[in-house]
Amino acid sequence: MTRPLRVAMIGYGFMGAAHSVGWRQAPRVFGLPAEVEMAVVVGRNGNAVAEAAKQWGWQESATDWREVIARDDIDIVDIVTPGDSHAEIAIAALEAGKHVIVEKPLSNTVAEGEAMADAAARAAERGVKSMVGFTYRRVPAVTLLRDLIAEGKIGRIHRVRASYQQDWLVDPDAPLSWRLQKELAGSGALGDIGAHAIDLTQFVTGQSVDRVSGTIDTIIAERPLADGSGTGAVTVDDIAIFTGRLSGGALASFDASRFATGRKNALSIEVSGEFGALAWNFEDLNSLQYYDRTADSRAQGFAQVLVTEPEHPYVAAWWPAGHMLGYEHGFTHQVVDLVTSIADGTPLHSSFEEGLSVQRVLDAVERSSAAESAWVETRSAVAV
Ligand code: SOE
Repeated sequence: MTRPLRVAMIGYGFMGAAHSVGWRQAPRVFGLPAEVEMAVVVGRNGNAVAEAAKQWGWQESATDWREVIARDDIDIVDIVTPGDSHAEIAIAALEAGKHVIVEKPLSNTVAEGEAMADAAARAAERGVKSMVGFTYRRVPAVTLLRDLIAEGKIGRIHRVRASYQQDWLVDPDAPLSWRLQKELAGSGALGDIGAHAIDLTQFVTGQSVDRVSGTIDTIIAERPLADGSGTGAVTVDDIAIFTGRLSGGALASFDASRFATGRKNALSIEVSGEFGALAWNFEDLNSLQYYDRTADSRAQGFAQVLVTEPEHPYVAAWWPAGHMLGYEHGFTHQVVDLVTSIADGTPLHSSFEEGLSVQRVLDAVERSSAAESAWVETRSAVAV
């Protein structure tokens, strides 16, 4: 590329901070095929977004995203706003010829996701790239998990268990936030963290979740407003538990909750196959657990693979073996892959189509729960 790729980030909350770290680290740690400039961060509150620009190293701040995506000196639009604005901003940016990365989940509804995927396909014909920020795919151990399954290490997949547990809402005094309002977030634990469990399952197995049966529930339905002026209704789920049938025939179990007391950000997946099993959990994110059924029966057991060798995905650019990576490195790796794809024209995941496939699963779980199709009375109501 002749001139630097200039980035506009729309939004500046928790994900805005994480993305900013990625934009700042990637060019300094990886030899990117194009330079990157953190041109402008956009937010509705002029003073607050100016502070964010200063804190995270953006050249400018602005309050009108439409004006920013119309600028000729902007090449990439990074959307880290709540889900209710993903579709409008992403479609406008794609139609303006900008490359787009949008935080997960892709959208708040399947219809919005379909419109976004259509816009992305049209833009791709003009060489415009787009992706959804499922960053856990880019933890080296998760990419390695996917690679080992693709190479047949565990053979035919029989069962998957994917779970994402947090507990930041167990306190009834935790205030109402945008993540608890359906019109802003689209859903609760199901879409915010369940989307990661679904995407991880589809990514590492290479299979789709074709059918689901499940239940979502709201545990605390009323919460104090942040400004102390009263209370407001929680209009999303606090917990989602469901089963899935994968396109390869295996059954998968999923649970996503913000009421898993004591679990702070516990994302985990285990894939069990005919020749062995692979397991990963975010609380030990640099390790992969591998069970090899083809090994000497006297020496079988879950082996801990420390995914910090230079031959492991992304690791060579970082530190010597054994020096660990963290949560923010997935955001750096997604910048590396996006910039490389823009500069070299290489394929890029996860696409808006992949994001739409997750949206379809989320929608199906909500429909299954509403239909109460999962429940069969056991008549085992003995006094216990
Ligand atoms: C909040 O639940 C959250 O920030 C999610 O929105 C992110 O996707 C997850 O990575 C961490 O938790």
